[in-house]
Amino acid sequence: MLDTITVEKTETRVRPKRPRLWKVILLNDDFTPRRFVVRVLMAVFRMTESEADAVMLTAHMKGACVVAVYTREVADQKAKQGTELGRDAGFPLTFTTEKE
Ligand code: TYC
Repeated sequence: MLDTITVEKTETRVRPKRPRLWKVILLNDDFTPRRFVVRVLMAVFRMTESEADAVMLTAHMKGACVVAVYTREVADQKAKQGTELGRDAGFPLTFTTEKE
């Protein structure tokens, strides 16, 4: 006969935290050319030209537009990338992030 071995198990409840999301916001300015904003949106946020056009126009008319939401790290990285593309070309184009 096989001996019976009793193993005590501690039940661990796994409650993964829902990652909080952060918005990437495009800010309007008076200097960055519209077509440049559209190209940055397409490159960094993988938008189609018509999606990028709509976001650019909203920021242009209202002062700002939410571009997308991501986890904090990705949102910060995308905002930095977009802002840097503007700086490298000599434009004040700015993306910020904000907790959702
Ligand atoms: N306002 C800019 C212009 O008239 C275009 C622009 C749109 C710049 C959106 C930034 O987030 C922006 N050339």
